[in-house]
Amino acid sequence: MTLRIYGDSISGNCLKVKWTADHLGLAYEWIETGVLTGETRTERFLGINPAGQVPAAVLEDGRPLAQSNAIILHLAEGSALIPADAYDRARMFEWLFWEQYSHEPYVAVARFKVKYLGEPVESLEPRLVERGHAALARMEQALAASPFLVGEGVSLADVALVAYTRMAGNGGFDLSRYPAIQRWIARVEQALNIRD
Ligand SMILES: N[C@@H](CCC(=O)N[C@@H](CS)C(=O)NCC(=O)O)C(=O)O
Repeated sequence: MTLRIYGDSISGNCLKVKWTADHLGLAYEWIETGVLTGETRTERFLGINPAGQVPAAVLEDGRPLAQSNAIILHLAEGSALIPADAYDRARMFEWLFWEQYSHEPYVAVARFKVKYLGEPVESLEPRLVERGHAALARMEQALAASPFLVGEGVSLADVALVAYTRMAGNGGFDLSRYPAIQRWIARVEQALNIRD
C-alpha cells in the first residue's frame, strides 16, 4: 500500500509533511481533508486519527500516525534532515517542541483568525500578538548567528518552523522587523523547493 497523507493544503502543519515527503522523494497519496468543511470529524477519518486533526498519515503497512512533527520525524528517519550528531539532534528536538508550545499557538492561530475567520488584526488578543512577536524575536536572535536553526544544513527544525513563520504576515506580524528570519525563509524555501 502507498503511504497516505491526510491533510488540508491551507494548514502549515500539513504542509510540513508534504514538504518532507517531497524533499525525500517518497511516493505518497495526498488526501485533501478540509478542516473548515468538517472532513476531520467524519467517522472514517476519526478511525485514522481519533483526535480529529490533520495531518494524519497511514503508513505503507496500514499503521496510522498523527501529529505533524511525529510524522515528519518518522518519514525522515535515517535522512540528512535529522542530524547524526546526538547533540545537534537534541537541538533539533528542542526547536520542534518549542514550535508546538511557543510558536504555533500564537503565530498560526493569529493567521487562522485573521485569514479564515475574518477577524481584524486590530482586534486580536494582545497576548496572542505579544507571544507571537516573542517567538519571532527568539528565532531572529538564533538566525542572526546561524544560517539554519541547527548548524549549517537544513533539518526538520527548519521544516517545522518555516511552515507558519513564512505565513506570519497573514496574521498581522510584520516580517520586515525580522531580517534574519526573512533571509532564512528564502534559504529554506530554496533548500526544500517550497513553492506553495
Ligand atoms: N499539534 C498538531 C496540531 C494539528 C492541528 O491543529 N490540526 C488542525 C489543522 S492545522 C486541525 O486539524 N483542526 C481541525 C480540528 O481540530 O477540528 C500537529 O502538529 O499535527
